[in-house]
Amino acid sequence: MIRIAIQNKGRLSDESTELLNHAGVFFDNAKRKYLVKSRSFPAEVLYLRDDDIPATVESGAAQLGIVGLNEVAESGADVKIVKRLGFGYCRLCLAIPKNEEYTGPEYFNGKRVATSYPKVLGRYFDRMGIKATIMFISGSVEITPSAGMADAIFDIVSSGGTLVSNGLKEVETVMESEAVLIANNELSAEDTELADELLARIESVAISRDKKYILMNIPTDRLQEAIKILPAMRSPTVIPLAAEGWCSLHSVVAAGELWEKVRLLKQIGAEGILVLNVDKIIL
Ligand code: PRT
Ligand code: ZN
Repeated sequence: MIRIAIQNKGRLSDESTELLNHAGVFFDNAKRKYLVKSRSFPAEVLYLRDDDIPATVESGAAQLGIVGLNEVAESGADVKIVKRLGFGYCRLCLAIPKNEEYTGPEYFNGKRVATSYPKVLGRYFDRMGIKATIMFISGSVEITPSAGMADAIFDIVSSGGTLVSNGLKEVETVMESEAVLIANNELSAEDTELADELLARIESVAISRDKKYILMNIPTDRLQEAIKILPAMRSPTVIPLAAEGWCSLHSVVAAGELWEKVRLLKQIGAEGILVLNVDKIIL
């Protein structure tokens, strides 16, 4: 049995649960429990505050965890980053009052900077040779400059709306973050096997995301051109139609390329184009 730590309630909870479900790890949504066994995979889910996940995985109390890369960096925990998961995107930025003139990182010399990420910021200032005072604040960091408590902040930004509504402007991005799958560094052979199985499933989920299954009728004499437009995983499936001179072509495309491909396919005579969602692609 493998134990996976995920955020209890917060920005990463729903997507972490969804990802595990897509990977075939189903569990009851336990409102008050903190440890829940999966009904479908030899795993249990441990609900924690995100700050506690890296250390819990480092200690081996959970073998795997899903958490923001920012939290892994701040904790300094010695864990393996197994995979970037493609959600929870954000960045850790330095921001200053919007009317201040920004001259470059040396601006921060002698300034008071409020943050919930003192270690990440301390490492950045050390790297840049900047001497500033780092003030640890556990929440509402963005209000500290207008409250006169700090000259600048170092915080998570996603849309930038919070900075704007607090009269601040972003001046340096120190780190880009997203949710990551982390693992303990000394997994047993048995746990490694379970972790690898889960990772393979997660890879499948990631590959299938944003993929569309497309099928259409195409005149047989335009087939080679159509295959150039739609390369597919190995090669597209071609099925002859009862009507002479026509065949049905099936393939998989990235959602972002769909409309451009459809335009090109119509130009070479494709008809009856059908686009379907892809649930899983197993490599
Ligand atoms: O209770 P617990 O300790 O578990 O939760 P938490 O309050 O510490 O974390 P939570 O749930 O807010 O965030 C969990 C993780 O989501 C973070 O560690 C990041 O990896 C990721 N994430 C992604 C974000 C954001 N986007 C985000 N926008 N975390 C926080 N924010 C906050 C930010 O602190 C700021 O206040 O949103 C505000 C900025 O948002 P914009 O869109 O206005 O720029
Ligand atoms: Zn937290």
